[in-house]
Amino acid sequence: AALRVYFCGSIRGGREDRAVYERIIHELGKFGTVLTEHIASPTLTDSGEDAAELGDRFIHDRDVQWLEAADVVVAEVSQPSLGVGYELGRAVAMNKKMLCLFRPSSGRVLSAMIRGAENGSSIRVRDYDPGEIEQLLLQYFTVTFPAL
Ligand code: 6K6
Repeated sequence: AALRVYFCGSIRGGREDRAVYERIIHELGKFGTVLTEHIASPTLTDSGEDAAELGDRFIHDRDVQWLEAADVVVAEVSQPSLGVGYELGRAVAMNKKMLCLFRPSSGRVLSAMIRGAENGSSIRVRDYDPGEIEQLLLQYFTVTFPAL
């Protein structure tokens, strides 16, 4: 069965990095099924039109179910997002494998609660430049899932 990948990226926290999410999701598709492909959708805005149709409880419950089903959680954490932070906390509690990607070129400083969650094995936090996405993900997935 294909690897199930849960990708996290900011929605209501701000959509400035949408194009970066799109590139990451495209690369993740080489390694498995991305359960949350909609995070790169251009029609998903921070104002919440899409949310009005589904309802916040539906979105929350569906996303937590997908998180439970995931083999690995990959998050782009440069744009601060309460939802992404919440998902990562839940993922840690579920003992999920986790890769957090942060762009120092964003000019921000990553939360200590994310940077400090790195444990050298199941939870990884990596600084990167956009040009490194392909190589970085190939390296992560071949090391983490040698059977791929
Ligand atoms: C659409 C427009 C505004 O809000 C929506 C709701 N749509 C969502 N659909 C799917 N997943 C969502 C939605 N809103 C938040 N999430 C989850 O939380 C995603 O998996 C993201 O990783 C994360 C983003 O959280 P916020 O706090 O930045 O919205």
